[in-house]
Amino acid sequence: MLRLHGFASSNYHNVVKLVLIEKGIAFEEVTVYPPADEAYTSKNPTGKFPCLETEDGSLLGESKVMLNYLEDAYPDVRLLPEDPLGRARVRELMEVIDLYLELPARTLYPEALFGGKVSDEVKDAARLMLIRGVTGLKQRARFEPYIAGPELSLADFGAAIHLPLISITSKAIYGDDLLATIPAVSAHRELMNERQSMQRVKAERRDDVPHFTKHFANATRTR
Ligand SMILES: N[C@@H](CCC(=O)N[C@@H](CS)C(=O)NCC(=O)O)C(=O)O
Repeated sequence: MLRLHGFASSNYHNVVKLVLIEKGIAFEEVTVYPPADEAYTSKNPTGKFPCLETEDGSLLGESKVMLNYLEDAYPDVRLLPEDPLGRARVRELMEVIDLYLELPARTLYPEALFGGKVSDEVKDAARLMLIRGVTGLKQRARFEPYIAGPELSLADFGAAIHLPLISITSKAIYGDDLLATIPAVSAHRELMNERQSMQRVKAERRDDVPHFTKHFANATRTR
């Protein structure tokens, strides 16, 4: 059986988990929290969460690599179009969301989510990147009703998990939600929230938050 190593309040973990559920793949979650210890970096050398263990015990890092692997290895439920350009469009959206929205927002999480402080320099740099991401999404996302067109795709799961976090972070740091300039984002959020997979992932995230928070507080104290 496949094993997903990571934790249920992690956004990248949850994107992979959603795709496992949607494809009906049997998997086990192995809960492990950051910071990565030696046991974890022996599985995923970057120390990033999650890590996917395949049926033959091979280990994969990087969530988008995992999604593409799942699509190749378990094609019964298809989450990428058949044609090369359609596949590229889905992957382009996934990159825009990760590189120009989630990654810059991540530099703001210490203040937006964890009660810390980030400098004005970091906030200004993140804002410039977030604006690139919003512009990319505005021009490339189709919302017909799914993000890449009429068919559900891998990119919908990254959007469903990451975009709400980016809205919360943007409001907390800049006082306005940069994603609000794309009105279709909220309809897409509602559409995705109707899925059973999303409801399960959100419920399990809620249950994990106190454990993650406790672990995070202890890890920060002993650093
Ligand atoms: N590019 C990585 C990003 C994963 C990532 O940033 N995961 C966070 C948890 S949501 C993490 O590992 N945080 C701990 C750390 O950075 O040390 C992926 O797509 O898997």
